[in-house]
Amino acid sequence: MYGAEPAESERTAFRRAEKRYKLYKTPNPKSRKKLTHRTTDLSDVVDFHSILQSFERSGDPPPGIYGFQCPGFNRPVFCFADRPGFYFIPSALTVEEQCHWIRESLTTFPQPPNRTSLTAIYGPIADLFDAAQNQKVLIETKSLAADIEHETKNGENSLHTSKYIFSEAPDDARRGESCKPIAASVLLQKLRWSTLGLQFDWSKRNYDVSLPHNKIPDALCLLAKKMAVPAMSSREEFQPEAAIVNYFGPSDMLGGHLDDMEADWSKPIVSISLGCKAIFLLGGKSREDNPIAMFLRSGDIVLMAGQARECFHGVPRIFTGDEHADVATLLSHFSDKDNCCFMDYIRYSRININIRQVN
Ligand SMILES: O=C(O)CCC(=O)C(=O)O
Repeated sequence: MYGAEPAESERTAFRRAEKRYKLYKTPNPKSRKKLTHRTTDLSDVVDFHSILQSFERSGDPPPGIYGFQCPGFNRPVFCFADRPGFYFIPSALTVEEQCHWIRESLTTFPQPPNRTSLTAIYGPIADLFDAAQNQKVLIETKSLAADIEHETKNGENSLHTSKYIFSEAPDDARRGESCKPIAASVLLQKLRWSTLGLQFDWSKRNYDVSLPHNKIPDALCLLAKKMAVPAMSSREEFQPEAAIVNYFGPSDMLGGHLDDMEADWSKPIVSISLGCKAIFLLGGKSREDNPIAMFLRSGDIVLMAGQARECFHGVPRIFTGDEHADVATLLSHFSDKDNCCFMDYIRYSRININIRQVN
């Protein structure tokens, strides 16, 4: 699911589009040391926020795009004439809702038993965001390591036990520490994904129902069910069973891929964007098809169902920095003392929560 196939030719239309939009750093002519971002021509990138504004004024979307009418769904939805099954809901979430889901994505979602990109290396680690705010460090403890060895020998599953814990500072590190402490803030920067509900096993590229998991939080389920309506038949309700939360740092990208591990592709993936603006590429059923590039902003929701589930897609670029990130309103909501840690994170990051019905 993640990253392009290794054998993929650099010459496919999808790859060319990725290269066109990805972030390039070039030497800054004004300073010998600093790198600057190479300017990218964004004139072909579809901007549903300006489309919405002119649609509300004149009722006319641009050629190839139409407003989708869905009884009982009282917000604007746009579709591409040549990408059936893809739905774009601009500004689907209020700023308060965006702030709520950013907080949850950083504090609650990466908590065990949910697995994260760090679990395979460190085992389950709790309270990462809090530890990063409090300048804690992760240390390995020999005594716990011995416990784990004992448990494993006795046939118990050591997946639930962590031999790593957060400690106040390197000096306070417990005796028995056997490796260099790692700052929680560094680990937070390395956090790439967490999984909710049924846990996705990246090595097997499948859902592993035997892994311990909690149900997707009710509020997220409700939101996904509500937002999935345009892509569902009127007789059925979307059943959220799993979610992947992606965390993007300034130079991260998500290579072109298909999400094909769910049983019923007629059901949508509900994909929520939070934080910095990104470019999303929606290709066709072959990597040779020219992808459509569009901006995804905080609060936008995208649905991919039916034929759109067979379309390659990816995120070649996120925009950070005050000029292009489009997060000013969000930052002002996070500016009070209790929330400035979220502001510091989201100013340079993007979060995507994509919710799936697996069976
Ligand atoms: O970040 C996004 O908007 C897309 C995420 C995605 O395609 C995925 O997780 O499969």
